[in-house]
Amino acid sequence: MSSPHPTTLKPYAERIELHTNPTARRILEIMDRKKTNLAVSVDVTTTKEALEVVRRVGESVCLVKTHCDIIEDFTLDFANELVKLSKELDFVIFEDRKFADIGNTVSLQYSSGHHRISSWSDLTNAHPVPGPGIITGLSQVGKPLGRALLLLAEMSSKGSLATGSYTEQTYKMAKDAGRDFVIGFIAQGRVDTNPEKGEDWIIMSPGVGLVSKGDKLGQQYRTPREVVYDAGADVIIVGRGIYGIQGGEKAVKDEAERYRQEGWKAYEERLARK
Ligand code: 5IU
Repeated sequence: MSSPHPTTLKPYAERIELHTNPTARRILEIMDRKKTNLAVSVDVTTTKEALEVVRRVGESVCLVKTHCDIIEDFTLDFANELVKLSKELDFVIFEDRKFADIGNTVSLQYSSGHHRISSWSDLTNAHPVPGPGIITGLSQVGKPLGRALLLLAEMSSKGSLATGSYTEQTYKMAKDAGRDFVIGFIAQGRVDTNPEKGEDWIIMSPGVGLVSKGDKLGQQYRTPREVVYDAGADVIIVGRGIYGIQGGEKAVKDEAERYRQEGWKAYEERLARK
């Protein structure tokens, strides 16, 4: 068996000092303080439902992930309420925008339009497919605000083209950009092969479920243990497995807590491999 990836042997708390980006530091601080590597993806279509889910899961998560363009009645008042909750309940906001255009366009998509993502979202993500200009364009907007970016190195869906040398080149693009704005990857495991001393990337994995193995549209699920212990990701992202659970308010809260415990147990076990 190959030896464990060095990053996976370090406690989240010891990784804080390896980051200069304020959002990266805050994510690791929250993970350590709240003992959680759970992110909940709130993929509902009204502000009322979204805020309800966030209030139910807030105590159990390090991060709330949104898709603001699926919310029918999105307003900046809603975004402000989300920011308020993120401070009260201690989590980071991650708008899963998956930017994919040239630098000039993404900087406008990030700062302007109906959603003004950079004004309320701590973290967002981008496809590397347009080349490094996408990072420069987003960082011009986000870096002065202390925001952070993840690059999409892999996807959880069946038949994804983001594999092999595409994934390797994504890692290289992030390294070349430096870690003051790009803080990690959306990926299915450690894509930061052979990191140098002091190099640290935060890896977040969607496609996580304790019950279902997938959906009819190509989504594929692994358990928190497979993602955190076997694959070495840092944050598990769970959507329907939590907000979609039947049984009302308490059931959603309890399910978030169940995933938090599973994710944390897998993290503690991976640290114990030393
Ligand atoms: N998401 C994925 N897979 C990916 C990427 C993003 O599922 O590779 I990149 C998003 C889509 C959805 C959430 O918002 O993560 C997962 O939701 P479910 O747990 O409901 O499948």
